[in-house]
Amino acid sequence: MVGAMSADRRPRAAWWLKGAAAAVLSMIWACSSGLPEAQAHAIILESSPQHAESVTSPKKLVLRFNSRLKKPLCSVQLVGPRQRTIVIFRQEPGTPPDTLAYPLPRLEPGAHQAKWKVMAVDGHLTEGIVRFTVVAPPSGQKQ
Ligand SMILES: [Cu+2]
Repeated sequence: MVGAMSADRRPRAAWWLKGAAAAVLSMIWACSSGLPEAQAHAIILESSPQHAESVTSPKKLVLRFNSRLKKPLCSVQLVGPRQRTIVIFRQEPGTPPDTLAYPLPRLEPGAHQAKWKVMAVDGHLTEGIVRFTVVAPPSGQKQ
């Protein structure tokens, strides 16, 4: 009797596993196929400074995405004039789950690139660059 029961259990478990594998595969397919309801990986919606903007003395870098993020797996590399990397690893606490914010040190005038790489809650990694220019404040005006 016991032997018959365990023999009966095996195909059922295998059927369940096949079903689960198919569900996972279809989820991956749905997400990469670009169906509207499945576009959960992170796409940047807005930033401050904005892309291609000229700013005098930004105090903060803010990037907002269309998706909630796995923040510990997100990073931004800020590159300043002469390809100098500016360290901004400390995320500002208390930001919404779809937003990254970093306090900025004083930036020198010139072209800057914020190279972001983020992990959305769906486990997909996306990356991009926000380029902005820091301009010196009008003469006679303190920063
Ligand atoms: Cu995705």
